[in-house]
Amino acid sequence: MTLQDARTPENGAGSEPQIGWHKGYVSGSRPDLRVPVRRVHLTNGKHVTLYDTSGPYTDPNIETDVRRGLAPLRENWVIARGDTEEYAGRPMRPEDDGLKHTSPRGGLKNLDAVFPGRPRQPRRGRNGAAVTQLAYARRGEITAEMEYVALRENVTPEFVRDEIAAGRAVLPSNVNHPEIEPMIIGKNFLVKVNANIGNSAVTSSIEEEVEKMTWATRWGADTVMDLSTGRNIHTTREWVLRNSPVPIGTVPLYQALEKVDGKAEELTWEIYKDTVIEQAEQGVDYMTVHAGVLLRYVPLTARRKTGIVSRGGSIMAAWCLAHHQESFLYTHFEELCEILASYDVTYSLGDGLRPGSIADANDEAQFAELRTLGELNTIAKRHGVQTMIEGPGHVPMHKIKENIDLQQEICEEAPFYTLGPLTTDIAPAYDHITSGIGAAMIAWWGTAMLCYVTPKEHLGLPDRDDVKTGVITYKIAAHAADLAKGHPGAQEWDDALSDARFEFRWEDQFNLALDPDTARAFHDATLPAEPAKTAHFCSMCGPKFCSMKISRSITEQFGGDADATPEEVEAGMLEKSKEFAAAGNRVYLPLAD
Ligand code: IRN
Ligand code: FE2
Repeated sequence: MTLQDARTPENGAGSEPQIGWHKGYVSGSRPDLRVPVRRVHLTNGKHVTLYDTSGPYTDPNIETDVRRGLAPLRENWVIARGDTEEYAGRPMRPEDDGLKHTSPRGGLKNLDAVFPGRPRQPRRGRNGAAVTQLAYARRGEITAEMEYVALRENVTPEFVRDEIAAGRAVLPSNVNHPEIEPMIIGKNFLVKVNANIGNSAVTSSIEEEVEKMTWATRWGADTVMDLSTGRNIHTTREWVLRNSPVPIGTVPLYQALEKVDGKAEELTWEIYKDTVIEQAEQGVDYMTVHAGVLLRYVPLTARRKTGIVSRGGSIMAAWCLAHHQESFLYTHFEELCEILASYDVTYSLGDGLRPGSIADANDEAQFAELRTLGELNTIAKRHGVQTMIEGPGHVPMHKIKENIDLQQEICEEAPFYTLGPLTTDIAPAYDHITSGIGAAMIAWWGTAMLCYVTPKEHLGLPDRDDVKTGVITYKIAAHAADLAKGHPGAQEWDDALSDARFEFRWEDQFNLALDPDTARAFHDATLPAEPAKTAHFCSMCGPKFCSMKISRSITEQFGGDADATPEEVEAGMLEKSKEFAAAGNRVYLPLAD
């Protein structure tokens, strides 16, 4: 797969419009404020408008080129606020790319891999000012970003501002990531989905990571986390950031660990801080910080069935034990807040002690850490840093609600961002499902963003198909929760699809589907002929044995009279039964053509 291929229609991220829908825009109060939507055209002349995360790649009128990056949509907004300044920035060093221990000749094999797009200087708040959406919201200001998400979510800009000011929602938008289409994460908005991508020392290239990002957003990922380790870590992130229409998250600790050759005990606050600044200058929108793993909590995990399963959590636990000191993330937390505030990087306070098995769910280690995250949330807010809180993990269904209730109470309703949770441990290879169940439940009760789990969880690195399966699974969980929460407008999509199904408008059914390609392919596998797409039956029941068709004829027979008596319905059924018998009682009839 080459970078060029990353935009071809075959992978869905291409610039060709998808059949049956086109990219539309909703205009705001200024000409440069245009919110993308997906307009599905129905064969009955109506259309349905859906939230769209796919970026300019699906707009045939916009020419995209991964070598140039996306247009810096927000740049003028950031500059116009007048509170940031450009500066020289931190020069990139070989070790930033994980190349510290390779011979000079073994460095970047392909120099072309260095991002060739427009040169740029990093920006930050002038004199260390907090240039965060939280700071603006508290001052009563409505930013262009807030107006943008208000249009996206169909609410007023004032509501967006108030939710951010209260700390109930975050709008991750680093001043150095002007390419994003702003989005909001909070329990009073649509439930969001994050997709993780990232190379490792052994597999995958820059091209593949960029392609996974566009692929994930094509299917509906609201944010993407780049969890790359190993080689080309800085350069991979640069390509991903410059081409991403959604906020990008990272775990800076992973790259810091690369810089000390994987030896956790050699980590220092200085190396960590340097890495955070490096990533903030590149434009990372939110960062997972495992600052709640305290020295005294580590022994609480000793008798667990699966100990510490968080990568970041185990790195920090190892550091604390090696030095027998409190975590540098905790002791330098205020300084970190000041850095994040000056770029508007959002905190995602990591759950380093999340349970990694059903047996360990809701234990003392997990909740002790959560209480510390509550403390840190208060400190972050004091510095004007937008903050969300990460959550588990592996939790059986009956223990899920306690998680969200406690988090909301302890963290003053800061957005909860959970990994699943997986509701059972018994199904490796199907953990998108074990976790999709928990994700739907916890989102219904108020979790604002769900971190997807792919079928490869616990087994290997997800490929393209796994990314798609993970995103689709989590879009189902998120939408199911939006419905249950009664989110305004959420049910319109379901109603449109049900109408299409009941009226046998097959093309509309496919085009409205979360995954039109698979829906169409499944249908065509048994009924490929063109007439079958308008036929009033599907292959499951056959032409004469379709419950939808029968009930439709009943509706027609009684002139659409919803007040048909049970006797009349019975008579209609009997009529159908006779028709069915007359046709030879065959459930499956050969296709006419
Ligand atoms: C989300 C909620 N809890 C954990 N996550 C995600 O897991 C987090 O956002 C990041 O993508 C990944 C971090 O894993 P470790 O380092 O905690 O294992
Ligand atoms: Fe797990």
